[in-house]
Amino acid sequence: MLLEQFNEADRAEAIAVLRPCVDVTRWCEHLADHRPYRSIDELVDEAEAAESPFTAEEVAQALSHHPRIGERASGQSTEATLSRAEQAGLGQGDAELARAIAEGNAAYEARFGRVFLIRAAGRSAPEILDALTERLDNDEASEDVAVAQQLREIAVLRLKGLISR
Ligand code: 2AL
Repeated sequence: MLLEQFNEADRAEAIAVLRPCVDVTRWCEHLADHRPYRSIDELVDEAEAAESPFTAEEVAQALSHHPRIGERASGQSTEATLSRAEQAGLGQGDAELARAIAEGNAAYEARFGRVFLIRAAGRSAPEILDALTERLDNDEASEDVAVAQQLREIAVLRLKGLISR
């Protein structure tokens, strides 16, 4: 969608465009209600800062849409299509790495009680495994900050992909 169309869409439509970026209602409404944007940069600046920090409930809701790293999202929804593209860099080749990531996911879920989330676009499988291993050592408070930051990074990347000049 062009920025101009996003600026002129009705509120419900603008929110519907934003929702697949991150399912945090306050963030979607904030960005919809701050229209019009004069440039993509202005929209991105707003998206990076809006409604920070997300609450624990908002993070949980947003995370519910993310498949595990290494698991291909099924279906044709905008979110599934974006997720598959984001995880494309993982490649299919290395079974050893895939197993290590699956084990890391399980350890993360046992420790923090939620799915391990990372902005996957632009990261290789070894980079993701390193980050996962490192984040397993975080205390809960630092890890809450890390997750919220990754959600926002994914949201901003998705926004840039969905709205163009
Ligand atoms: C994902 C995903 O689907 N896209 C992305 O960047 N990260 N999932 C995840 N568990 O981190």
